[in-house]
Amino acid sequence: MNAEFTPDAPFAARSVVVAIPSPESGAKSLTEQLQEVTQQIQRKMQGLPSACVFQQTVFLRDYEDRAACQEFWRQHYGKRMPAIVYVPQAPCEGQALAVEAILAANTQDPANSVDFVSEELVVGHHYGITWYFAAQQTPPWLTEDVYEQSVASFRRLNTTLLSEGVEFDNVIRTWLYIGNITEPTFSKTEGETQRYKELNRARTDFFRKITFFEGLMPPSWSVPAYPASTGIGGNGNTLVMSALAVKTDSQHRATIVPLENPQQVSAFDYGAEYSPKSPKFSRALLLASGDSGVIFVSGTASITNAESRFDDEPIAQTNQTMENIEVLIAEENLAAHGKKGFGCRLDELAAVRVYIKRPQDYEVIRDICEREMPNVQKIYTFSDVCRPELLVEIEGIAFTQQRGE
Ligand code: 3EB
Repeated sequence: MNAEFTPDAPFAARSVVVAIPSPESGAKSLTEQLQEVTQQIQRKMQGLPSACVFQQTVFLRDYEDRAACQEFWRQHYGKRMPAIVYVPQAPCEGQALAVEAILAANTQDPANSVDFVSEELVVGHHYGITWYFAAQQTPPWLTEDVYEQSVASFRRLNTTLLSEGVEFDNVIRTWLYIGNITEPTFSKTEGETQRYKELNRARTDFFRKITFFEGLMPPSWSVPAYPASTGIGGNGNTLVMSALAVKTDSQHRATIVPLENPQQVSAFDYGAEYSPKSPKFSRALLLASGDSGVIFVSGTASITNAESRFDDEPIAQTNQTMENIEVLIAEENLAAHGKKGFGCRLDELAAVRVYIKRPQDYEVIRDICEREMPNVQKIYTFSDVCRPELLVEIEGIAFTQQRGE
């Protein structure tokens, strides 16, 4: 058993591992903390000799540490360097970093292997599905203009993916980290506006010519389809984008089902008062192959219909956020999207990232999350959310097995 990391299902819950230095290690050197998380990841990979780290996301207290981290991991991984995303957000217990790693099978068989194309792009082959992760795409030139920065970053993502022959229509999940997200900015065409609104305008323009997931969704699909996404803050004035794309061969025919939340207006239908060009993303996205599936849950906050709920109430906001996720991934909602049996419960998520705006709310938010999701791996970081009144946002990933009647 477990001699190979070739689980009989194309998606396996153990494919994601979280590693965080113990809170007492927060005062230790960066190198010691890097060693500690690396050991944690290795321990979690024991018994999986064919597994490798495919991609990892690193939340950094000091964004300037990223060069030292990259050098450490170059030494550690050698020719098997995963695509690494560095996020300028501090882990809530004061550690220098926190890591979420995605594992993949890497065997002699090319059908079950990983190509480490470059430090910003990895390609994984698994059960007829090819996974592409493009990491850490920053604006390729210096400009103060948020719209221009954002379009340039999307274009760079596109070019990186195209280098391996995958089109942007195959992107199923994006992560957009933008510093000072709620701050004002000036645009030549829009005048006085806001950084997040400019990001949305750029995304809308960039997505205009793209038809996502053509031929991969259920045949009668009639609503717009967009990737699942997280669009959230970060320290400094940074803009960092990453994306996951998939291709599927005709034999294994995976399907993609964007999921919306019955309790929320779709983000792409938000009114102009939130952002003149609405945020084009799906609340979640199911990738299914045979009877196994993976659900990517977008950043989710205390919003019902289109309105923020529970101003200044971190506990109520956290409960509302978790309820939103619960309803989104519930069997009833999956069945309503034509995917009977693929739903799951909140505590069946494999991992979540909990983004917290104010340090004083961390403990109460953590206590609720630990109580409601005891079995879920979690990372807590400090970050601004896209609307000033939102105090918490949660994203996650679930691996599901279709259940019978
Ligand atoms: C919301 O529900 C909260 O702009 O890509 C969540 C997930 C949010 C993704 C994005 C924004 C984005 O509107 C904000």
